Amino acid sequence: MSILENINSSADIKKLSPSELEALGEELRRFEIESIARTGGHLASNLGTVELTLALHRVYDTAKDRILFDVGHQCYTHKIITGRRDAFHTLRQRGGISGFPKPNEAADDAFIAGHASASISAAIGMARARTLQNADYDVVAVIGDGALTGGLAYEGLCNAAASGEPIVIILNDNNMSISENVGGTARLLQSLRIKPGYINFKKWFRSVSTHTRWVYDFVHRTKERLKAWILPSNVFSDMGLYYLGPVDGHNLEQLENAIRLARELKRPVLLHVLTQKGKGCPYAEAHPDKYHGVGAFDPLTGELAPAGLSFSDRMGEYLCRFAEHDSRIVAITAAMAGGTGTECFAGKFPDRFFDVGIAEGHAVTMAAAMAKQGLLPVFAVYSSFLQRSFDMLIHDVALLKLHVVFCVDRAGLVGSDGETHQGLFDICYLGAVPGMTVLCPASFAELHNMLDYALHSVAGPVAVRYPRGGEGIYTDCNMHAESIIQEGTDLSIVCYGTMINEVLAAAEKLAVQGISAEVIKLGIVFPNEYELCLASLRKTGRLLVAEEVCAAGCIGQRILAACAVKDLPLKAVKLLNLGDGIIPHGTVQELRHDYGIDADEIVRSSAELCGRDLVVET
Ligand SMILES: Cc1ncc(C[n+]2csc(CCOP(=O)(O)OP(=O)(O)O)c2C)c(N)n1
Repeated sequence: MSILENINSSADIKKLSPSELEALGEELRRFEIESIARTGGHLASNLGTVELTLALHRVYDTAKDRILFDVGHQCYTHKIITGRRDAFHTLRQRGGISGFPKPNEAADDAFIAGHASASISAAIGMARARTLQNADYDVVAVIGDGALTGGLAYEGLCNAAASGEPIVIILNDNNMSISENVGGTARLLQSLRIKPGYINFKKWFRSVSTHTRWVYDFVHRTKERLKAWILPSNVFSDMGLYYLGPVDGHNLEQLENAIRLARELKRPVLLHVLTQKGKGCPYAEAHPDKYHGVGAFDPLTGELAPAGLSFSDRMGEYLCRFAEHDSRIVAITAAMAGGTGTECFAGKFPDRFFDVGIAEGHAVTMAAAMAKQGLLPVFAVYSSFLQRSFDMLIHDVALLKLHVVFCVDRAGLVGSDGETHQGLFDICYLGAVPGMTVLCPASFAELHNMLDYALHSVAGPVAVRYPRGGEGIYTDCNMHAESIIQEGTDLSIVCYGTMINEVLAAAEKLAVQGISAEVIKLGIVFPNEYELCLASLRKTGRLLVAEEVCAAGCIGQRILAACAVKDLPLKAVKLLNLGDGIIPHGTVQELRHDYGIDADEIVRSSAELCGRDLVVET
């Protein structure tokens, strides 16, 4: 019988002998590889943290103690051993368990996660709540060296050190972000990694000195002096954190001892743990970047299911073409070169490519300054991560009307990563940035021409927004702010981006039902007076706007406002969008269906707007 079968809580982990614990680690690895091979998910990061997670559950009890996994993509072992083993085959599937920590999925998940560098702030918040409420639980943040490149992590570290609150910050250092980690943080950790093991020395000191108080005090003072003498100071201890490590993150005994010691110190401690991304799986160890986040694959060979050509790939390719003829163009990524398709730019123009780490706010301000000095910066970034930079968009880019190009990737539903990663707010927040032009290509051909337009014909800030994945049946190129894709008389259906595919499919079905829809596609959503839409509405009097964004600030609202300003009466209106924008995981198609923005819902709503019953096909 397997050991894993009987593990459902931290308490179960504590009952295991050291050899059983080792065996459980191996079992978990096999289980995770086989399961992720079917569902897709974050493979390499989870394989690297199996022992760390077991050691944490050895020391803490997540029924009461709060473990905050930064980003949360490495929480699979935690989920499996806290009652979600049998549901693990539903990971990232519609209705199944999430790939990130979710307090509403299980009480063992302390906090929401998905965006990097937030765990220390959350930990200090919980520690302060504990103090004020006189409660008794431990708080631990687990943060990777990649996530430590984010500015928010430093705000957390500084505040944690100043607070004096007992919290343990575990730095899971695998020398990798998604790609190789970059910048000063990477260099700092490199120097700490080669320091001799300090933990054993500390453990020995503690064991000989805890018997008598005065001996302890004397030894503690001497130890602090010795520590200062033996160890070069590091940025963490200089900040006021108690630095421990580095510890072998795959040695269960060492890990457990170090975590216990960190906990006993009852102050803000940073425990530096060295792990290997992809540990125990040859192909993931060899290519941790490729196996960071994967779709389905062959668990024996690691061969990944083929993926079609995406908007990201195309964007990278087109940008390289434009950059060959324009030496002002520079490309920026915040640790997402692979995901945003800018790796090819990095290869071709290494001097003009900047990976700033997980630092979206910094990237935007840096881009603004580059533009101010005459460069043409292009920041390729996922829609949900650009949320981090809202202030910089207004303060650093918009106030000076600087020409920065934002390639806003993963705009719209992203699918299996779920609510933290859906790109549903950018139309709302980009629409609030003064002077921002927002272009929405619906095909690769439009992406090419709109990127060209953004680079060479727009003066101020400009965003080109496109979805995850590739183009659909619509492959035309309509570059206008508004284009009539199909003429009609009964109602006007407005959309932009790849939603055109749902709308055209719906228009075809509506025609069969004898409903004539005029289809208008917006190429530029801001600035736009929506004059063609208004002209169409004067004819049809009925408006349906289908959008893959949250309701607040959506284009439907803008068109309605334009109708009100122009005193244009409407007979019927339907705005199809994603409401408050909190949409869980599932495939994009499932989610479009569940949340009522797919072709079938457009058909149903259109018929309703026209006061017509749908004839059911037999
Ligand atoms: C704000 C933000 N930007 C980008 C990402 C995408 N992202 C997810 S994991 C990751 C790398 C994290 O590296 P690290 O913390 O070292 O964890 P590892 O996967 O190496 O264990 C990145 C860039 C994110 N989740 N949040």
